[in-house]
Amino acid sequence: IQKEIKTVFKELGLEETNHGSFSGKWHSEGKRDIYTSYSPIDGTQLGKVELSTKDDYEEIIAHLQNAYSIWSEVPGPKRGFVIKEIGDELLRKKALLGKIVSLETGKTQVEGEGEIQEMIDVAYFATGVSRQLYGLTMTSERPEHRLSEQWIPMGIVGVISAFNFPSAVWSWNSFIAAVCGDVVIWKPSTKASLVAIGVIHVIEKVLERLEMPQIFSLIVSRGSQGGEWIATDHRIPLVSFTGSIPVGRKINTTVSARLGKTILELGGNNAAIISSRANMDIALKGLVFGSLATAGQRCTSTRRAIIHEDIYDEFIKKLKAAYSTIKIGNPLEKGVLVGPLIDREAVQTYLSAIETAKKEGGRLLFGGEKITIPGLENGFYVKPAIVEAKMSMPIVQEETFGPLLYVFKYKTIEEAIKIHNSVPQGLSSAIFTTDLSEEHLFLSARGSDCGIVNVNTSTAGAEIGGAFGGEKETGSGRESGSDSWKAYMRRQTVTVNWGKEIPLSQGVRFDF
Ligand code: UN1
Repeated sequence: IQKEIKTVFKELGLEETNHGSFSGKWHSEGKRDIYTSYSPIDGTQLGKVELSTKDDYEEIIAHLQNAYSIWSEVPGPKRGFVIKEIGDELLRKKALLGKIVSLETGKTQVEGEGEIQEMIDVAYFATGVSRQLYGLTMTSERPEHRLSEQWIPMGIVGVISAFNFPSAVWSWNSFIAAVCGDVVIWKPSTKASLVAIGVIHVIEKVLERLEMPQIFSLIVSRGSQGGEWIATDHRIPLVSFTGSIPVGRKINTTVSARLGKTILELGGNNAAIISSRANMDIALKGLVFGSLATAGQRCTSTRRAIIHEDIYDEFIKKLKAAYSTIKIGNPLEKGVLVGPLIDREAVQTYLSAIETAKKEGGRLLFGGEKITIPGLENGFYVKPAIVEAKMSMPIVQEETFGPLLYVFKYKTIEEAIKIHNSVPQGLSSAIFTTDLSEEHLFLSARGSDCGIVNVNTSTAGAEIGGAFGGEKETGSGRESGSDSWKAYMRRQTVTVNWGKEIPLSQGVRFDF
């Protein structure tokens, strides 16, 4: 791993100690606190990062204000071209950047590269969007009047991202915001700081070559500090946050108190309904991918399976068999599908959730313990767990960020939907069925209460072309595809009177 990281650093122009502040240039060495990044794969030290100070932050905001005044005047399609060029460069650097993702977050090689692919996809999508920042025209109620709307860039957007999709989710926000004419301050998860630094290094050079301002700035800070600077800063009209519900609630309170805008992508507690009329093969594959990919550390991971009683025993048997064939270990090794959890704390949280589940009456059907992989003794590996649960168990209401799947039995589809919707979160959902009425019931107002709904495919693995986000305590707002771009611009309603009179709306007369 030491060798791997050295090669990657060299190719990307990174150093052993990296600056965690980028304001158009990397900051020079100073008396800053240091964060040391370790790989969850085997505990190897990957590199050090100088954390940002409040002075660095102020310099970054001043830089971004200046960058915004230039960038917001670059024509939209030209901004789109710049983002396309960034996408092209990310494509060239996909293997290298994907490797950092794997080393620092423990994702498998394909998922590490998938992370960069997701950025590339968003870049190309954003390029298309750059020519489609459409406003509507309306028929005016007044003669010789023109009524329409237009979209204006907003300014500096704050993006606070999580370790599990350390750069893809940033790009959902940032590439879209950029084609809208905004500039971005990024506060990544400290646990994935090297990924962020690597990504910004690659993008910096593209912007430099194109003689464009550095529109993406970075601060790396420990704990909540950097997030607080952003949340309280009235110079940042929009803050997009991905992370836990408690932290999201705090950010929301702070930003709303200054009447700023937020996009919140908080916890998920996603469920899949497996009907007795499902194609069992597809259901099994969808469920196993959903619950185990990224070691259950996706916001979209399947955390609950609601299975029809007629097929319950047989399906559980198949599920256990599938779980026992999945290879857990070094995510860089071929054939391994489940890597480590992000850190020691994550393992603790996982194990104690299983203990709580058992105390609350859950029955452990599979796994649920810490495991040691020979040669990777300092890594954070666990055996995925399946727990037979009841909806009355309080732990089931919570998102545990790991490969912990609760299974439930149901009789009628109405009961399944009730179980499905009975948690506070509302991100992603799935039904596996070949029965049209079940499918359409799930897609109706009486069905899934989530922001994302899937039929015969997994709760996880959304494409970037759709709008991503949730309901209830998952937060609000949408990112990435469809018309999510609208959140990154301000809408302006335009009335033009081209006549020689000034008639008033609603028939009001004001003669004098
Ligand atoms: C997240 O976990 O925050 O839909 C995002 C998926 C990925 C994105 C997950 N494309 O599983």
